[in-house]
Amino acid sequence: MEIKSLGYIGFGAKNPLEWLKFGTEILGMMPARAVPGESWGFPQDPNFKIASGGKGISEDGSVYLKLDDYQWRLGIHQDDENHGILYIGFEVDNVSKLEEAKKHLLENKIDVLDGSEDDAKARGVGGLIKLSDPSGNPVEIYYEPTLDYKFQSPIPNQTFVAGHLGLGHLMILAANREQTYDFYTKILGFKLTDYISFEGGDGAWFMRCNPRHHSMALSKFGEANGMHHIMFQVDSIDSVGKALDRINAANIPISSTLGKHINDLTTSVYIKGPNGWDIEIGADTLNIHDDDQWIPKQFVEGDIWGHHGIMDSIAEVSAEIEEKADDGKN
Ligand code: BPY
Ligand code: FE2
Repeated sequence: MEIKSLGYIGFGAKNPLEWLKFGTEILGMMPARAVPGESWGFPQDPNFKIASGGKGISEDGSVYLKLDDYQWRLGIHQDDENHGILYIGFEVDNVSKLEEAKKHLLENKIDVLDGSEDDAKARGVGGLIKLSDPSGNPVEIYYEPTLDYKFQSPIPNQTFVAGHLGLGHLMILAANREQTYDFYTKILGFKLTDYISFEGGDGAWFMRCNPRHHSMALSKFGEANGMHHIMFQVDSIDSVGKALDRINAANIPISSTLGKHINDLTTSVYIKGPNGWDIEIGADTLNIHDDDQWIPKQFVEGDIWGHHGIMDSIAEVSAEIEEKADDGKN
């Protein structure tokens, strides 16, 4: 099965408008010009006004953020309970690849639902199927995203490294890390890039589906299942530094200092996002172009320098999830 990229993700949030402010003012994202499902009008019609008016807010109060040519990459939906993942969208090439994926999943005894036309409209895609990973994260596989080629960051000169590499990466806490790892690698077809073993025990596993060093990472920490962080890659170290200036000016808590990872060579900082889990902002991430020659490695330490506080952040985020774990999700 050939997943091409991590295409979109949906989160629940107490107040999606908080994400709109955070996403635009701190991260430098842009409200979606049109929210998925609404009309773009006719090409070249100067009188057509998109109903949501480029505010990125849909009728039900959901917020859609854009960070590259894709119509949207993040969907934030009002939810009093679940402030974690509502859906993870993985992209495949076309409808035949989607049908192949469905057949492959069913052969591997994974329950799959066909997305309806309304479901596809709600994501702005050609079609999708729905399933769950073994940690209970809702997964969607889709084809034909909507692109508008009109990203312009509210932060001067900032761009995100996304496009065919996908929106960035997710690191998920998975109590049944091995089973979840098997699902992503053996069934969805991700490749292990490398892993970092904490104190010789469990650690973090980094998996790729395109040249981006990892689009998905899994970590086991106690019994927590849910988000640890989402990473967005910006164009340069200067853009990371400027983000850090905005973070400090807005008094946003930093959960890990600036540092450089030993495996993907990313220079990044982790901050507490509006939902309580972390957001990593980084640059200079390694792309793997010699896929056939690449050999997965194990590392025994995480960083070349910096990233102080990252282990405390994992402990805190997972403790919060475990506290809230009536349904096992954050
Ligand atoms: C390591 C981490 C990471 C990344 C690359 C390498 C990591 C994060 C948390 C705890 C341990 C490692 O992108 O996020
Ligand atoms: Fe990361």
